Amino acid sequence: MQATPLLGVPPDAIAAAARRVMMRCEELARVTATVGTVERVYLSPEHARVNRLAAEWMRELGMRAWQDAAGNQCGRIAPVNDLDPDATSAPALMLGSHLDTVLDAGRYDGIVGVLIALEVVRLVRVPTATGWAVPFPFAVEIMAFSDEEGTRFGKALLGSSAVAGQWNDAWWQLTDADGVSLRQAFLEFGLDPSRVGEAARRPDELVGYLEAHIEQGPELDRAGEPLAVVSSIASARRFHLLVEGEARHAGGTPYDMRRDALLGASEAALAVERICADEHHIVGTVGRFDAFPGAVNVIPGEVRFSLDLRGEFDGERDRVWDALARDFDEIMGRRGLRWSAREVHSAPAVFCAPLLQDVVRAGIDSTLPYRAEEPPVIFSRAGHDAMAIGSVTDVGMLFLRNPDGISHHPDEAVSAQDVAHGIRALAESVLRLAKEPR
Ligand code: HGY
Ligand code: MN
Ligand code: MN
Repeated sequence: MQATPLLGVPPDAIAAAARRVMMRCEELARVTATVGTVERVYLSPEHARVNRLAAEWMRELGMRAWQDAAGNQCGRIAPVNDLDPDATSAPALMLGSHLDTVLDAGRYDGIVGVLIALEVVRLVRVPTATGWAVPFPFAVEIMAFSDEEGTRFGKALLGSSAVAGQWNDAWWQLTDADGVSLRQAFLEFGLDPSRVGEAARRPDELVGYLEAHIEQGPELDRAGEPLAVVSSIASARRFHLLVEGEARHAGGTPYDMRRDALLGASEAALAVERICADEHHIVGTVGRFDAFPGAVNVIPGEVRFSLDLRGEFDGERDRVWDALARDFDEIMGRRGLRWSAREVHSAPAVFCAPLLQDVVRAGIDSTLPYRAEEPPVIFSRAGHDAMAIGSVTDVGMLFLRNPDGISHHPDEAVSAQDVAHGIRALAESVLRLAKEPR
């Protein structure tokens, strides 16, 4: 499919931008709580440091930069025709992704989307008498969201939920592994919990949200494709489950007296795999599994484990959860155990807006003219900030090939060449959106 490129920059400018992105990914990876791995969680000193770096890079481009009331790092550049000197009147196209990470993370999940957004602004901005602006009928904002993963407090999308005006005061009681509450962490970070609502954006302030992200799966790598349009983002539910049996002596207790919580929870984890594997577009993962008291010579009396359940459609996902619950009832009943579940996160499936899918598709076509057919369209099994932002404005996503699909792992990768393709494709998408009648 041929689409005439709108971005008039030479290939070496794009290559230089890609090199800068790769270099900055390394720089950000060095801002970590645990040397030797990448670990950057919400409201941590590392979060504050990368926000300062992102703010510096935003200001270098002539953007106004600020940290919002939820700790997201924001930047804004006005449109050339905006008469408001403070450039706050025009609605904005929001670009970006997140700078927080999982534990022992890779270098690109979220990060590369924020850095690609910065390069797009660098490529499209134009000089004006008072500085820099964008030649569009809208402003452009970049969001470096602060907590997409939910690593510290278990609830994902905290930063983008605040921007979407979806903050839930019940979250203040969430605690981290050290028992620090979200409220206390806010205060220690220098934020005022009572003002978190000020991070919320209104629909009339936004034109839409476009996010570039690595695929975090193998589809593009297997297809030999560098880029894809995202059609929708999986709906997710996360649970903390508790299985209770009876701790007893590992030697003196015969099997007919045992109520071994670990064996019950293990059967439950295998049931997750068995039931989800039979379902179309449903994935369930047990990521954390802790047995108590955890002594080698004591039968585990208690097991706490996590369940991350996702689906293309909310109804399918919920039906599978009901099937799992029935299975858990049978397993625990047969073993004389009790089980309970606490839901700690839930996000509905989000469908990318047709117009934003179209501009992303055209952006890919103008970047990869040699492609004969339509660019790949992928349903994202990974969650993204776009899920939260989708409740306040239209969202679109561009996926970059992630060799082998490995992610949430130090071996997570993306090539500089594919980053260059992603920069050009996102810039072309933005230029096309600017030409859309408003
Ligand atoms: O878990 C996810 O899907 C995302 O990477 N936070
Ligand atoms: Mn991510
Ligand atoms: Mn992630």
